[in-house]
Amino acid sequence: MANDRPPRPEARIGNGGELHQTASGPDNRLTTNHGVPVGDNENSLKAGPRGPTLLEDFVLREKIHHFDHERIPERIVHARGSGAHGHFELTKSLKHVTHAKILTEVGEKTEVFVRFSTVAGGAGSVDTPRDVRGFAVKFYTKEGNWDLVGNNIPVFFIQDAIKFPDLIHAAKMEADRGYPQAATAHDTFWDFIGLTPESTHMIMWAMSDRGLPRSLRMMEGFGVNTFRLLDEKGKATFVKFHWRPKLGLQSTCWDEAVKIAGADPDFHRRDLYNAIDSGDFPEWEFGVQLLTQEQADVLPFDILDATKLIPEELHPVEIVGKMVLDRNPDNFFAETEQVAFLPTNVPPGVDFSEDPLLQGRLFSYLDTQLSRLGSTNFHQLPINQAKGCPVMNFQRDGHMQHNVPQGRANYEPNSLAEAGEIGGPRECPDRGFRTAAVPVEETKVRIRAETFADHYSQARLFFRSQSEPEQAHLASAIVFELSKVTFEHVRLRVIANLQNVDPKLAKRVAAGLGLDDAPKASKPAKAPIDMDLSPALRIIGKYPETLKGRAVGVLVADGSDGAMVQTVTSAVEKAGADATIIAPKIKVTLKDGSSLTADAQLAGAPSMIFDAVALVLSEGGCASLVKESAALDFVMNAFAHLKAIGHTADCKPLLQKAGVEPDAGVMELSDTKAFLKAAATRQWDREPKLRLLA
Ligand code: HDE
Repeated sequence: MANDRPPRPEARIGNGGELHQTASGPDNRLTTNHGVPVGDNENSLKAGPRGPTLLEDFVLREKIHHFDHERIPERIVHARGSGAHGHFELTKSLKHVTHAKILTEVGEKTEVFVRFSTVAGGAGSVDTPRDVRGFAVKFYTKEGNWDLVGNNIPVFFIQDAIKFPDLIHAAKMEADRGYPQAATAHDTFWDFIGLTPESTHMIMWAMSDRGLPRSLRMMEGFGVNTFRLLDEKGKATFVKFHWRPKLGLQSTCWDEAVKIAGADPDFHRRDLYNAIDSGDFPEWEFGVQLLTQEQADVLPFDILDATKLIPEELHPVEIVGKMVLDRNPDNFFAETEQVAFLPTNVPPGVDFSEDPLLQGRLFSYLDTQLSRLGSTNFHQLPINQAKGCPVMNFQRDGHMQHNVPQGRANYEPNSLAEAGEIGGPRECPDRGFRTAAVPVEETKVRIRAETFADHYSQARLFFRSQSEPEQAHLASAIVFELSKVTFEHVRLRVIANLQNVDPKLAKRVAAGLGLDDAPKASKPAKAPIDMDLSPALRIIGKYPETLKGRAVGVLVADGSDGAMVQTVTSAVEKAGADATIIAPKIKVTLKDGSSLTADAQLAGAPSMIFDAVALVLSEGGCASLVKESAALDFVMNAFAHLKAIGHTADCKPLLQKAGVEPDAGVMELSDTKAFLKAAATRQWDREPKLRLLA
């Protein structure tokens, strides 16, 4: 036995004495939570070798007690998330509009922690359902933490915080049956949506391919709510915050997302972790849209309405910084799970707007931490601590207090410093947080402003700005979701609302559901207007095509040409992508008799988890794989998911059996360049030939 415990014959019972441990020394002694060295971590204290366990065994009781309480309540929304550390760097000063140091000190690096999430599913749900994604950034600034708690979609479902519990109840699994998990394709969600026309714009986004991101590294991010920036003199400017992924925007196909959920439920989490682990650090540009009060006043919608965006073509996004994620968490629970984001965390120079959704959020996030983290001292957890500056005040005590404040003065004002005591911190009117001096003199009312009444113009703007394939995906997604709705009146109400977005969309959805006619348009609170189209709202064509950060699966078998495997994998890696060699068995004998160890076995690496596939097979290898359904699925799915398929000449029987028809995305690997080019995008032209879209 490789440890130096005193001999305890009974300790060996049940483990054969084979404890592969190194010896303990003064620095690595296993202890209880109170520091008592533990002599035996294998056996509980019993009355005799076969007797009952004794209550006296504090080592056992402490260990089990702690384990029993390891879980904390999951977030009521955004429970499933993945986090990473990194830094933010300002590239252009916003000094003309704010005095916040993080937005004025060019070149200064600020530590950040980011958590991406889905909204509806529980903490253990899969990564790829159709859903909005959270994009929450905690900047540890010199002037306190700034939490920009945004989403990957720039607008929201509702205008007033009072509707949030209703929205979330309707979206999450149904109250009586406890399903569906992480899915909006059910009665209660669409019932709420149909009765809430203000949600129509966000529905367009959520049903678009933005609801199916390929990777957390390939998503845009938005602050959603309108904020204010304040300059030294207190002058306010409205601001919308944007994140732009360096790797571009990319999504999966619906069928692909569903299959990934089975193949790899942790697809996004693994992708983010692996990218950072291998030094391929994801990066985003940080941008702002700035508007004066006068500019806001002439918009055809209200800047305080979170169901509206500001088209970039009207007010460009100015890039002022960048964020790089370069370190994985050391511990998922301590960091990703315990991180607490609060939209109220803003540094001096950033301020809120009167957006009624934001105003509700200002209450909610602080409140929820108490039930989730169990203590008002949650800010003392390492991941939540302000790192860029000291924290000093007279707040004291409370559950799980970690600090040991000194001195008698736990109140302010005090004059004890003069008596040689510690007097403590003082307020700082010059650098402290100030609120924009927005005049407020009004009658108390429960009313939705008239300026919030237009629910359809921007939904129309979004739909009509999409490319043809994206419009087809959006219409098909609504058909899919409404097909899962069991109440006819719910379906019809949604389509009646869609009539106000675009009668053609309503017709496509109705036809997709097998209805002869779409119902008449519902009566909008305000007639929609036609806005100038905004190509910036598309995914297809918005960013340059690239293979960077993507993944290519290279299928090999016995008899494969090693030189071709080498050519393809190194070309893929040179293009900045990951090449994974997949084989029916982990060990493969190549054409020249040498042996190759594959990265993955075929059954565990279906083509859904890659962006393109290369089939490097010999005649014999192909003949054996034609009889292997996993290989046929591999090829069939790659084709159906519009991926480039590069292949050796001997692969024809496999391609044929999998139903692959020649097109611009199917080519012999001898033209590696053409393969790499096709692999950097999806074969949109292929789609109408193999899928009945709405
Ligand atoms: Fe949240 N939201 N939210 N939300 N939200 C939470 O706070 C809430 C809204 C967003 O990774 C909760 O700590 C209300 C908009 C993200 O930890 C909770 C309203 C946007 C995350 C809460 C909204 C968001 C949350 C649950 C309407 C995009 C995950 C756990 C007034 C701008 C943060 C928690 C993380 C989390 C309340 C609307 C984004 C319950 C009341 C709009 C990314 O406090």
